[in-house]
Amino acid sequence: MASPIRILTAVPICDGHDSAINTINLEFIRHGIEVVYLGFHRYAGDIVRAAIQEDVAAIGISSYNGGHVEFFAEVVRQLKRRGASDIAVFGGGGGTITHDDASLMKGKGVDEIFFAGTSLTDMVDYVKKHYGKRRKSRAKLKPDLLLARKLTQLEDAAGKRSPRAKHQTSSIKHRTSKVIGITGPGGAGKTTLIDELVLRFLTQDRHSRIGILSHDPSVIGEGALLGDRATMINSQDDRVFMRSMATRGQAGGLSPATESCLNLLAHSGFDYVIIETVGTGQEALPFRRQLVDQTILVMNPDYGARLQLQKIVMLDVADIVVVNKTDLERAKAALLEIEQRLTQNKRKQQIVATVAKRHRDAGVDELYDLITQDGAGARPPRRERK
Ligand code: B12
Repeated sequence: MASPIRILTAVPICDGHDSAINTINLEFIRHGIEVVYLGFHRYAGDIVRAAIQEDVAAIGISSYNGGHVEFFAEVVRQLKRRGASDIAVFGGGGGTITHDDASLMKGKGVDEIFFAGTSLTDMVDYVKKHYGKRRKSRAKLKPDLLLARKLTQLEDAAGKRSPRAKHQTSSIKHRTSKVIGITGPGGAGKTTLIDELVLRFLTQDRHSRIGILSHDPSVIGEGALLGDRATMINSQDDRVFMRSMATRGQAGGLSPATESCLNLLAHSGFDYVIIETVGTGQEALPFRRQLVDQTILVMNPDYGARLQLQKIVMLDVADIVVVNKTDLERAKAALLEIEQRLTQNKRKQQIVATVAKRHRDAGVDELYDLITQDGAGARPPRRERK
């Protein structure tokens, strides 16, 4: 089966007009395209870094702030400077980009500009026609470009069930990063929590590098909206390598290529690798034995009646249970009920109360300490802090 086309979309800095791109994203995924959505108010550098890490074929920019000529050109310039000029740039911005501007932009390396009145079908057809071919390998690959391209090859191989994918799964034991698995139901705040943890990793140890494998579900027809980056602010950093993966038909919260991609990342010099599953259900056990070094279940206090807790199987195996959104009314009762549920397991499971959306949240600090002070995993000795 051919791998889906991957593109990245974003809205530039000082621009909150996201309704056009939200509609266009949905049309793309309905037609089998995987869209990594970076969100609005994004710097050119963040867009280019994300496009390289995600190994997309093209960047689609929706721009209404009036700065399109300079902004699109800056994206093209940075792609070239970082050795990724094979990533195409296209976009639109109905009432603001004129035909004269579009000619200027094309002269500066932009592929195509779509004007007011263009149908969604025309845009989908354009993407399929121009960005559907697998690109040749780049001549001189910088480390992030190389890693990103290898991850694509592993995803492609897993889709075709080729021996290459199996070969890559053999080395779980010798990895050099500590691997943290984060799971939980949709809407519990996993992505926001990860972004806050990343902030702590980056500020507490000025040398650490973090890898993130983030999963979102594929929809029927194989497209996917890979939207976790849109929630992430702190993770837009050169010391963070993030890859968004679609489940590509696999149930259970991960993708057919997760294991091989994880092993590659865990051998690539990152101090920590974080895997985030898709939002999971009661029966989910996404991390098989030894896939991760530490398992964190993130819950929302609004899980319903106490009886529901007996049905959540991850509560039996998680090393740490995070009850997020503890600013909600029901949080006190939830913490009590979950604590009692964990006591039945007679294991040394930790429970942490967080409000991840709040900066400098004491609960997230506690979780960070539990992760970094735990002896489990292949985490290298902490380097001297400056
Ligand atoms: C809706 C809208 C809003 C909404 C935005 C809601 C949202 N979340 O997006 C609201 C009311 C919040 C808003 C606010 C503002 N807006 Co306003 N807004 C518009 C409006 C009316 C429509 C834009 C739109 O979404 N069109 C729908 C899309 C689907 O159609 P389209 O734009 O024609 O795009 C076509 C193609 O270009 C293509 N396309 C677009 N993007 C992309 C991307 C890709 C990848 C591809 C392939 C194709 C593509 O798709 C469409 C195909 O038909 C425009 C006026 C206009 N006619 O453009 C003003 C406009 C963009 N806004 C404007 C302004 C000034 C503002 C404010 C600054 C007003 C203020 N003083 O507060 C704020 C800024 C908000 C912010 N945070 O950035 C100005 C911008 C002027 C400029 N840049 O010089 C405009 C042009 C209105 C005007 N004539 O003055 N706005």
